[in-house]
Amino acid sequence: MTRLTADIIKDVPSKISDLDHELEKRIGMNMRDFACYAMDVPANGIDFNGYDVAIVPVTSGKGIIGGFSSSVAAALKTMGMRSFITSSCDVAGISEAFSSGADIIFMADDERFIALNTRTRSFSDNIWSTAKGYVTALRLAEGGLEGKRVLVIGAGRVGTEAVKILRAEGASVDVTDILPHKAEALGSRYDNVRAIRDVEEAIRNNPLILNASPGMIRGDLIQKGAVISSPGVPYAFDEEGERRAKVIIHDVLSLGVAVMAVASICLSLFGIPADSVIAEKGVTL
Ligand code: 2YH
Repeated sequence: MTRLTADIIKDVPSKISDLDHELEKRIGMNMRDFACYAMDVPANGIDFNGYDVAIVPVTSGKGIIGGFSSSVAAALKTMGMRSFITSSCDVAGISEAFSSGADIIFMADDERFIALNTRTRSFSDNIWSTAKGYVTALRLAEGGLEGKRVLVIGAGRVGTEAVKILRAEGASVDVTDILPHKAEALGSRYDNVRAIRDVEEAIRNNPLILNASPGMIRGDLIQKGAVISSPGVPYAFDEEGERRAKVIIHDVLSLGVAVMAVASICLSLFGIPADSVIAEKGVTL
């Protein structure tokens, strides 16, 4: 899994309103409404302003990423949520968040990035939320995925979740990875999923792409009019690819955070049974 760096996220706070407008232009919804749509909940059903959200910087593993907590805060602000970064890190930060009455606590180490809802004891996860957000964006940009074939580049954690969500949307999936056994494992586990060895050929053949890999994608391989949803970091496209694609949906953090926020709330608010959420929505009690 790609670890974010200070350089990759340095523009998130200053570009967040551009992203909000860009989303509106490309898929007809701002970030908050989009996250609600992705989670199948009405945008006016959540009082975003009624939640106090804490972001706890975490020092474990490779440590704090400069600008990470403030980028999460910027994404939450765009959704109309109040948030604060705890002055302490780690366990002291969690205790600060609880004692300040935080309703949701965002925190990430090198493995997991979660939003823990203290009211309901439920939490949402960044990997699943990112996959859900980018599959939903692809569906909106394409006007439906049912019966269509989608190429997933990258069979890591986001790619794997994307494959599962795409199947649930009725799409067939071609999946490819620089480590072929990872794509093959998905191909043999799921019907409607084909592992493809030749990534260049796969890109040439597929006008619908979900890119969840950290590699560059050569523009001359991309079909004219391709619809691409790309959570992969860093940004994977050259000018030729941008010219050929009809749409490339990409950001480095905010879409995933937006879906995480709604996912962490919607369990309690909309009474979604825990079992179905675990199975279908990836949010656990
Ligand atoms: O970037 C990451 C991990 N790759 C998990 C992301 C899941 N998609 N973690 C961020 C680490 C943040 C750091 N501990 C901080 O600044 O608090």
